[in-house]
Amino acid sequence: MDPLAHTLFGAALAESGLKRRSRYATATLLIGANLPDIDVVAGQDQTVTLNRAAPIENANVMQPGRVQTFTGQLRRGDTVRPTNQYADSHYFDWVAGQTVRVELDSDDVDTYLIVTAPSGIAQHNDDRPDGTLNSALTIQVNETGRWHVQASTYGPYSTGDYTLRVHGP
Ligand SMILES: [Ca+2]
Repeated sequence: MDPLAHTLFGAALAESGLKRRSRYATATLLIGANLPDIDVVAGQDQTVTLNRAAPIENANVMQPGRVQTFTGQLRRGDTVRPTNQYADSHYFDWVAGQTVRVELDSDDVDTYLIVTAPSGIAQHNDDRPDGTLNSALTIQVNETGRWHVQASTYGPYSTGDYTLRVHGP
């Protein structure tokens, strides 16, 4: 079982001030440090604790206009991709016709983002066109079902913190 703590919370970050965003970020880091084996999902109107061992049963349902932010850490012991990079998995139930944007940022590593449709078709992004090494994909959802989002790195066995943001349809 992947021991990595990672934390999800849904918050209307786009509508929040910097001070509020900072407070959420701090809380997220504390939760992640103290509860290393579970995921925490916290929205403005919900708090759900998920067992990390059973991510398939606990995909996230995207709500229109919401931004979901996940913080996590890639480190030894994580799943390793066939090309030798650590990767964390996040799952989402999306509906055909939606457009969602997924952004993966890190101050520590050169990020690499993979979004795989229920049918297995994958889209990849290494660096988004903003001059950074961070990643982003805008997904035109063409299959209803469980999508697999992997937060990973370009370089092999790179370790560090990351932030994954998913902008709702
Ligand atoms: Ca990159």
